[in-house]
Amino acid sequence: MNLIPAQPYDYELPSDLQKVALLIIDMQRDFLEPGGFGEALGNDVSYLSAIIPTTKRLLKIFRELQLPIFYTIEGHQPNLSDCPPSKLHRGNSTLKIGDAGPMGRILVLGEPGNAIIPELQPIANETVISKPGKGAFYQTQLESHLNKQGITHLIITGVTTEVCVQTTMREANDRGFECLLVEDATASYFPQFRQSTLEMIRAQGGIVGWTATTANVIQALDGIE
Ligand code: C5J
Repeated sequence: MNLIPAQPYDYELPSDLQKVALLIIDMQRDFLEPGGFGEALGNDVSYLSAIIPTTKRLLKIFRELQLPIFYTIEGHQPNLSDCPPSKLHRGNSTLKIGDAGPMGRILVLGEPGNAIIPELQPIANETVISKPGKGAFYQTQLESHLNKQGITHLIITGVTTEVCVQTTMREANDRGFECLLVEDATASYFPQFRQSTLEMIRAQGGIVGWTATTANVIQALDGIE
């Protein structure tokens, strides 16, 4: 049995590791770099880059083992037809979704600022899912991709912990996926929200799933013959 030391208890990997996917959520310039959506909402974006090295280490082992890798991007069509007015008008920032910012139009698909950061660029055979909402299952093909590939286990990373990451993990948990959130490969503009989310997820016997460190995930995968 292959186990990842995790909280609230060890996470069991399936014997067929092709059923385990790495899911990297919204590691986009819009959230991590100054001038994007995250900063437009009034956030200090410097908190998020701390997880680039850990996410890179996870990518490396998944690539070495040739395991499935998925990325998500939060973004909208250029005509904003997939952006509900409630999202468009929420908040009182001067730069709104669709407005021109220093990295192109804010949170619009295809704009430079909407891209995944250079350090984590996807390569061939890795799947990028663009999503209009916070959850990666809402109005996307993610579930059908996962089901078609027989994926049952998700190792989840990305930003922000309490918004897109938590929403996606809850959606995945309700759909029957065994989810593990990597503690030091997820970040928030609010460190206390990241900590609370980790605790919420693993409370009540892992009501939403498990959490574990990058080191423990890598060590477990590395040790499998
Ligand atoms: C937010 C996200 N925070 N990726 N999006 O609006 O968490």
